[in-house]
Amino acid sequence: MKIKDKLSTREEVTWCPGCPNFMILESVKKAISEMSDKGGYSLKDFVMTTDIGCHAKMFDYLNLSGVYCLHGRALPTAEGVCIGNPKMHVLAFVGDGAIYAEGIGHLPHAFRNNMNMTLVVHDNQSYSLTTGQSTPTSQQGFKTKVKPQGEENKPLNPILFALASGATFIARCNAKNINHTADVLMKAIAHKGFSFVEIVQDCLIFNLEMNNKDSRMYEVVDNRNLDVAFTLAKEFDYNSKRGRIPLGVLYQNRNAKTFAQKWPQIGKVVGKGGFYKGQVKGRK
Ligand SMILES: Cc1ncc(C[n+]2csc(CCOP(=O)(O)OP(=O)(O)O)c2C)c(N)n1
Ligand code: SF4
Repeated sequence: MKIKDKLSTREEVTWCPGCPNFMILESVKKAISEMSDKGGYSLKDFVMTTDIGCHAKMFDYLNLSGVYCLHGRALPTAEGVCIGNPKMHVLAFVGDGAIYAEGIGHLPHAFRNNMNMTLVVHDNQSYSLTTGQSTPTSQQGFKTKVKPQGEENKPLNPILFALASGATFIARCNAKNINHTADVLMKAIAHKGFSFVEIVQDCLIFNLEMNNKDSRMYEVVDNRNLDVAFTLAKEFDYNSKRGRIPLGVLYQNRNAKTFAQKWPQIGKVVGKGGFYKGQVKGRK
């Protein structure tokens, strides 16, 4: 059986027909299977955490071990997995509501900690599972049932937020471009430290006004210059209906210490199989 087929499950798919979440799932399968084919990884090296939302159904459709977490808590759970078994590569799948609202307290510290894991944000600028309330990346004026007069706040720019928090790998993808997204995901997984992948995703039911930004998107050459990164980050403010939207590796710092390098004593108390010695003792 091909590795990509092994990553599939038989669960009934309940995403709306045509939802770009299908394409994100395909990109993830492509990235993992290519890395397992020739990148020196095996399927057992990967583990996932998912949040709650439409995006989180990845848990049902992607055949990896993992934890289906509380809303806003896929990131700290992933960090726990990283500490518990540093040999695994954790993929955390979150929505823009989950990570930029409920779970935002964890985000700047994850950027600073620089653990070896990948955060994948399915950013549809809407709380879609709960029928389309506005999230921190929704555009001003977005009218919803709970805000009939429209969203008043300006959107958060997650790329600027990541840069300001010291992130070491920041990328943006278009959910509809499977090959490019898979390519960026492979670079994110190979990065030594915390990799942040913002995926621009249409929702076919809610916040239609922000869909179809494809013609504004362009791919950048992988960038390692911080000043250039800030310029790229400012090109799209998640509000405007015009202007260009850069995709690709917007910033990478290959020289920053990872969490494991900053805290080598943690590795020493992790025994075989990845459990803390104390925990293993406690089970006897
Ligand atoms: C602490 C908490 N707050 C709110 C909810 C209700 N809730 C469940 S899913 C969801 C929306 C998820 O939106 P998002 O994270 O943007 O993901 P999407 O559905 O758009 O993929 C909300 C508000 C919850 N389960 N737990
Ligand atoms: S509501 Fe939107 S995000 Fe959720 S499955 Fe349907 S199209 Fe996809």
